[in-house]
Amino acid sequence: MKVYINGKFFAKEEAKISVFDHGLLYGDGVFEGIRCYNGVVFKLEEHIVRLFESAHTLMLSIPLTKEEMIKAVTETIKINNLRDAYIRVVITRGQGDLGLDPYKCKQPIVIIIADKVALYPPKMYKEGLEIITVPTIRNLPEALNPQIKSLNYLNNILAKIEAVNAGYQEAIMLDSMGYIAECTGDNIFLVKRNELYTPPQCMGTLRGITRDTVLELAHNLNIPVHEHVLTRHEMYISDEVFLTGTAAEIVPVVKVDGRTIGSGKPGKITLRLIEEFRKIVCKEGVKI
Ligand code: PXG
Repeated sequence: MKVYINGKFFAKEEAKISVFDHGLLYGDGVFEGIRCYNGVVFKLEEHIVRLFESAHTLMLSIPLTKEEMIKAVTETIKINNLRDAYIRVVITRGQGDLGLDPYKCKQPIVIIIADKVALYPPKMYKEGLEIITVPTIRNLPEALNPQIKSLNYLNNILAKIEAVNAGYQEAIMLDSMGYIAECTGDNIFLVKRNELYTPPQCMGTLRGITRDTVLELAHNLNIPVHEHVLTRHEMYISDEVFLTGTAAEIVPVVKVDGRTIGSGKPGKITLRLIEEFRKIVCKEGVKI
């Protein structure tokens, strides 16, 4: 495996950065997780736009243009001879001293890793997931806005720990009012009477690129969509629940907090969206 660091490729064992990097010392940096399907990098431009937006608010200047970043991503996939890949782009603040001051870090670090996709077991898509809500609430948008895909993922990691400790693979995080926000690495959708519901961005949810894709697919299929404040009760009595994310794609959920959702099997709208999603993933993106 060859890893891109600031314009050069390094063997995996040689791909190293400083222990004084503020990405490590403070979680000061941004990232994106991207998929390549059969030589097409799905929604690459959208991922790069979000990366630059996250960096903009952190006043972290990425030393490449968006076009150069797109080229660096496709080159990293090509040099690793991959057609299907999971790509992680990481921008760190760079090397500084032991104090917080980001302005002491003179050179941001751009890292691109392209690896084989670790696919989730087919059983998960066929039978659906059982998940739970957890005590750790989602970061308040007024404090650290979840739209910023920063290297500081402790909020999500605490929630993941709570889910795994309880024997579940994924957690639903609520906001400070107790409304549904999102999962630790996925957005959430409910289906009720053939209509889709998902929490709006202001609830402290990341504007997921898979979420946006599902909204587009639903529009094309004439399925009404509501970006709405959602309670746990509304979730428990919904007909279907599913999660969306770059790694997981679209995953059916069949039980939440011990309550069976709908028939207890992946629902027809979820399955239809999965089918449509699989059709477009090799079409909508940048060819390597
Ligand atoms: N919410 C959060 C908090 C996320 O981190 C999503 C939603 C889905 O967004 P996209 O744009 O991917 O549809 C994410 C996705 C992983 C992994 O390997 C995924 C994410 C971050 C870290 C790891 O599953 N982000």
